[in-house]
Amino acid sequence: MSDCLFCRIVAGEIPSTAVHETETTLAFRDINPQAAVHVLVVPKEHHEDVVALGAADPDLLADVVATGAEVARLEGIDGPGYRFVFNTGEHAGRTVFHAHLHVLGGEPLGMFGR
Ligand code: DGP
Repeated sequence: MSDCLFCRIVAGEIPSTAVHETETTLAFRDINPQAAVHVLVVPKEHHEDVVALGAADPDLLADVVATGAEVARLEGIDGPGYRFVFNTGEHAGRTVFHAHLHVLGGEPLGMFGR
């Protein structure tokens, strides 16, 4: 059994609230939402972070971004707008080491940074 949390969610070993799925990606609601809409999009295949994913498989990174755009459409936030976030490393507060795209929206978002 993998000890990667998001691999286990993809495998259905840990429950999640899925909002969309493709052959290569899964989108599910964040357990600790930071906005009215907060969905995570992961590649089903394990990659450590977005940089490693982009280097190893650019088409799969494109799939993750396309799934994020589809999630925004399905959640009805594509009109007013939304934010895509990829965290890398300690200073970004990264906690799960399986590449994931945060899709945030559903309300006006504050500025990011410190
Ligand atoms: P990051 O800081 O970019 O590594 O964000 C990881 C996100 O994962 C964080 O917003 C909370 C979310 N998360 C952590 N554990 C779980 C879980 O078991 N289920 C779900 N749905 N989300 C989780």
